[in-house]
Amino acid sequence: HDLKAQMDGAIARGEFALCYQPVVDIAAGDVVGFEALARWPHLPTGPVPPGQFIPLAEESGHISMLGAWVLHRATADIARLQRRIPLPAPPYLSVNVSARQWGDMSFLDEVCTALDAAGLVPGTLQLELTESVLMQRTDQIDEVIRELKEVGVRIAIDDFGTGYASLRYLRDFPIDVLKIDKTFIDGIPQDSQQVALVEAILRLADTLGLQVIAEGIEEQEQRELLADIGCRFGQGYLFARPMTVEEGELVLRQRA
Ligand code: G
Ligand code: G
Ligand code: MN
Ligand code: NA
Repeated sequence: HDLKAQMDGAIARGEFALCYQPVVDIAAGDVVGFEALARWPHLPTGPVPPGQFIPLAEESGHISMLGAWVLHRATADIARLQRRIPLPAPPYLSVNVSARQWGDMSFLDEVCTALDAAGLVPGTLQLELTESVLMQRTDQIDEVIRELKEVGVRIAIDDFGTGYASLRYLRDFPIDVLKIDKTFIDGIPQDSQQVALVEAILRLADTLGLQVIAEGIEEQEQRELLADIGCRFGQGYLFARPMTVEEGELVLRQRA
């Protein structure tokens, strides 16, 4: 594929970019964190969406190099933001990590190096994995996750509810956060079955001591219902689209 051939050079030349989508306290509206999202904006043929280049990078193996760049860049950005705007509860950083990266021998080291280099407290880093990673678990992946937890990094399941969900991994795995997939949020408040499902997920999370983030909140009615049923955190266009780190700083200043 042509895009694959261009990826090496693009990573080396710094042609990828990161934007950040705020995670908010649904009831209060305060920004509590940012999810880093990769962008490839300046190709002659126009921007390539991550839904396209991330799977390509996974296939070709470029995801290891790209993922390392994302980690370093995002931890540096958020550490700088935390220093510039001191808050009693500094905003956390959430980073998407592909299955292939979880299996990389060097991944644990890379995370620690990025945290050190940026001067970011491990507790303000959250790593997102998908249910497919849990399905392909190996001893090595388990070990990496255990060690990351020991360092203090938080682990979130992304797109929760869309994969081959097994409740067993919630029991056996040191997970901190469930991110409820947008497809569950889309149907509320109209679809009573979807509402019931989200309520069930909230109860389960509560029982297991997990935090919940609702994804893809676009409507005020969704926000109100989620607040009513006790969903504390969310992301979505209703609150904020992915933005530059400079825009993120402005949003935080409104809170400071
Ligand atoms: O930003 P957007 O919603 O278009 O992202 C599309 C998909 O690409 C999402 O599934 C998101 O998790 C994934 N993605 C975005 N940035 C990264 C990244 O830095 N690493 C990985 N592994 N996936 C990413
Ligand atoms: O797979 P993951 O959850 O990491 O994907 C996040 C993607 O969802 C990002 O590309 C982001 O741009 C997108 N996104 C975030 N909020 C909304 C929203 O409210 N509506 C829609 N359609 N997409 C959203
Ligand atoms: Mn995500
Ligand atoms: Na998601």
